[in-house]
Amino acid sequence: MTTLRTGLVIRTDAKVCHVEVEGRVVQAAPRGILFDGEQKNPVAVGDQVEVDLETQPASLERVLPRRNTLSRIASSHDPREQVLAANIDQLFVVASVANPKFSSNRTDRIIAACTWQHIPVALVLNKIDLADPEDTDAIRATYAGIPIDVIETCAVDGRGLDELRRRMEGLTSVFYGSSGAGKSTLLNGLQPGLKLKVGKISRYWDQGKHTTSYSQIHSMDFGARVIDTPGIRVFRPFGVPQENLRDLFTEFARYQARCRFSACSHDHEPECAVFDAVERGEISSARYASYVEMLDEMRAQRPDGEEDEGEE
Ligand SMILES: Nc1nc2c(ncn2[C@@H]2O[C@H](COP(=O)(O)OP(=O)(O)O)[C@@H](O)[C@H]2O)c(=O)[nH]1
Ligand SMILES: [Mg+2]
Ligand SMILES: [Zn+2]
Repeated sequence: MTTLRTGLVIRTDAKVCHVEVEGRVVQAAPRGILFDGEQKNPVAVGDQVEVDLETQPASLERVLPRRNTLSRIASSHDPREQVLAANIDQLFVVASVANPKFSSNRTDRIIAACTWQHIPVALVLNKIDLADPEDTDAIRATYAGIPIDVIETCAVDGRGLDELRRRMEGLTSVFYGSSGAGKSTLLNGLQPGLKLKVGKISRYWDQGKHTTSYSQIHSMDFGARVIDTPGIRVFRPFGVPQENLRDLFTEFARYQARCRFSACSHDHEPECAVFDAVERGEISSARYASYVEMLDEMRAQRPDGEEDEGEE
């Protein structure tokens, strides 16, 4: 009789998972049968799993039920669910105002995914030292109005890190953002000694060089776990029915009862109260543009877009 032990998946590679079990990290190979399901990756970072340590290598036998998942459509050629992380308490969208330039589209996609899964989300505006204060204020105003908390940080001088630590204590958080936004530098700043590799900004693309190609959980001495995710160019939330997308842009809610059609999709119908609010400047036009792009993508059911930055 073998005894199965329960552990936490802290990293997944192509063939093997790194599992924290009874205070140490073992490499375990998922059983073949786990790959028979609908998901592209049956095991994700953050999963609680059962492992058999008596086989060589250790065998990952079972994934325990998940509390939530951060899932996207794998790619434009693969409609399956790709789970980026499981069992998470909150997500921080890490972005910079400039270098690289802030992208509302990228931000709004991940916010929609978190809203769908009821995962609390906050926006970290890093590299505040490089930002034009007017641009920062505009972004803050847009997201504060949703409402989403905005935390300004500078990973190189330490500004905002105490607040971030306070918010992370006792929880498992995901850091999500473009490559080059400063996620690794922030994590190193939050816990000196972590020594994560930091990428140089490539001038040619004006974008960070890719240095993190898989998700990984780091345990912080101040009592927090954080999942560092690779840069993903296009996040298409998995499993969201088209008619539910509008509810993931929560600032539409107070207007949409006044649309002429109760099932208004807010993009072509007459007498649309949401569209009117965009025209009056009460709803951010950048947020509205993100919504329309995601809606078009769902309607086409053949999502276009660029590929990932990382190979995962
Ligand atoms: N000026 C400035 N540079 C930063 C800041 N945070 C990170 N960087 C730089 O931005 C580049 C990319 O950082 P990195 O942590 O690798 O980004 P990641 O891809 O999100 O992990 C590196 O050259 C960092 O030194 C910041 O707050 N201010
Ligand atoms: Mg990184
Ligand atoms: Zn409408």
